[in-house]
Amino acid sequence: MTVSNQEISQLFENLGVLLEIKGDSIFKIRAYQRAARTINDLSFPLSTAVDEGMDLKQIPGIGKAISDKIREMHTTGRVSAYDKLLEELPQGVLSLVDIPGIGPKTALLIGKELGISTIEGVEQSIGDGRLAALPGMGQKAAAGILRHIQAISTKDQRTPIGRALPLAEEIASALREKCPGIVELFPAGSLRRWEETIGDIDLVGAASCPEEAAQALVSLPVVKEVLVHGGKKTSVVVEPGIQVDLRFGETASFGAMLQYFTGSQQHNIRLRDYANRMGLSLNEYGITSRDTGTGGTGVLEEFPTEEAFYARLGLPYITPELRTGVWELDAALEDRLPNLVQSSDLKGDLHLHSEWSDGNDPIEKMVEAAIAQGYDYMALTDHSAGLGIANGLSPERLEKQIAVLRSMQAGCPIAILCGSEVDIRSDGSLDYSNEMLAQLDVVVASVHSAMGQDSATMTQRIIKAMGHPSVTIIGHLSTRLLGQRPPTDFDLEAVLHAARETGTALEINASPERLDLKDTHAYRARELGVPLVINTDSHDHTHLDKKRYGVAVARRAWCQPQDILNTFTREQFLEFIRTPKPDRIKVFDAAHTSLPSGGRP
Ligand code: DGT
Ligand code: CA
Ligand code: CA
Ligand code: ZN
Repeated sequence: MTVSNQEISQLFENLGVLLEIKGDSIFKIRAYQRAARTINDLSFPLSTAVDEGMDLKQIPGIGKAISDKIREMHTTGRVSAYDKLLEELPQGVLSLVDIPGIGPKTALLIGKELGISTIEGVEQSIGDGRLAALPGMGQKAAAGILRHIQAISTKDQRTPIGRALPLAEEIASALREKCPGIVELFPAGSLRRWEETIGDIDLVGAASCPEEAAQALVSLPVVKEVLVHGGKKTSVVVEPGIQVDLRFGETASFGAMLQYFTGSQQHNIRLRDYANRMGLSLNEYGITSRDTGTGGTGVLEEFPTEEAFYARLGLPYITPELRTGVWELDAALEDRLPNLVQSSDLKGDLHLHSEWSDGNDPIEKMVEAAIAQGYDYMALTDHSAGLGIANGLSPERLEKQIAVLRSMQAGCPIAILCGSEVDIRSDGSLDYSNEMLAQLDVVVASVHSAMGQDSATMTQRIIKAMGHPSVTIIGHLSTRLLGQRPPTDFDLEAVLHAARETGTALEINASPERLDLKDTHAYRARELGVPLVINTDSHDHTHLDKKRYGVAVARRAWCQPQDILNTFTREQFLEFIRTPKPDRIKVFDAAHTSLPSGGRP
């Protein structure tokens, strides 16, 4: 049987959930969760490895029990231990746990007491009051669950960028490999503008063999359905119901084509209006000057690059992340486009997990990964103990970890900062004592519970945490998971002003399932002079590369390097964290020169 890595990964994910529902050992649950994540990230198909006789136990995180289950699934397509668990538990509990806001215990209760096995059933039981009447439930909790259900059903069918981008890159590299005649091939559309969700993937290219490239696309194994297979455009549906549009043009006019299909539509409309006033008209092949006096037709000018295209219009290059059609054209005309932050500007990552809490890797491996990024500093921030499931550190274990980290510093080329991702409890207090927190270099404070609080309560909760002298950064402010969990309710303006007043930084969490702050929130934070930090929240040494998603959010927010705290040199950053709050905001402000900072006129 050929089972895909995704199917195997999903099975272990489910196994973990079922054991959680049963209340099994936390270590067993974590082992399955870890295996699921490892398998999902593997770069080779497990099925093939089994066929080739590979010893699966060579893969980190895969022991005998898990290896046996993979083999069983490979041979029979099923895993008997999993089937047995499914039989033991009420039918449909797995789909109940999929509803955000319903944990394993609640799912079991709903299944057992109400005999409900579907989302619709849950919705009904909220409507007629049966859910609220369950022990430990109540009106408020039921209303919270309803809110989550509505968020799922109204969510649009757009694909999160974290899924679309790797897929587009995979397709592009497969095409390049098959057709050496491809000269250019880029993602365009919303993907190139780094929007957080993507309607469809647009690829545009220039090639000596466009027909061959189109043929290569339709014959890729990921393609499920061919919608259009034409001369100029080929459209296909790939694996998870995502559409890919592929277009080819001439090298000589590639700049105009890439510009046209990058959009946004609004940017192109504004650009076209502007060009019209200059007597020029734009299309995907180039720029034509209109002979306005006599009504005669002009000549088409071609542009191999976008730079040349914009230059012909008397404009500096406008980077795709800014092409929203709002203020970028005015800023370009007034020569106040920002010098946007880039991945290479980052000098540290301040939110990293190790296997001491819920990460996959030992501390050493995370330090090596930070060194490999070329960083000058990093903070290890495992979870505090409040979250049972994330294997958070008790104060004793944190003390031990601090000692380990301090002992690793000698001879290490980068600064290893001792940190924690400490839970902000529902009342805004923190999960460690003040004395414990004062020992840390970097404290990332995050909300992980009671996410259904009303706006006033949530706002006060976050502001209280920001008032704590040891809190350096607020992690993933809204707690949203793209397409899965709605953001919490809070007063953004109040939170941003408090951040500025207390000298607390806000995180742009680069993990592509979060992107939190989102672009518009980061934009407003920058305007108000709130220090921002781009963190990966890595749970594996390979996750540090995901910084590019966070950098894109910052770029869409018109951030320059000086707006981002972790572009600071080691000395500057250490000065920032060593200066007591709220005065440290002055250290941040000192890095701000009089460079234009873009955005609104
Ligand atoms: P998406 O796919 O919904 O995330 O957003 P986009 O921006 O990728 O939109 P898409 O795929 O419809 O089109 C790609 C780009 O092509 C779009 O940003 C602007 C450009 N474009 C040029 N002419 C047209 C047109 O007539 N209609 C549309 N919709 N887009 C056009
Ligand atoms: Ca698109
Ligand atoms: Ca498209
Ligand atoms: Zn977190």
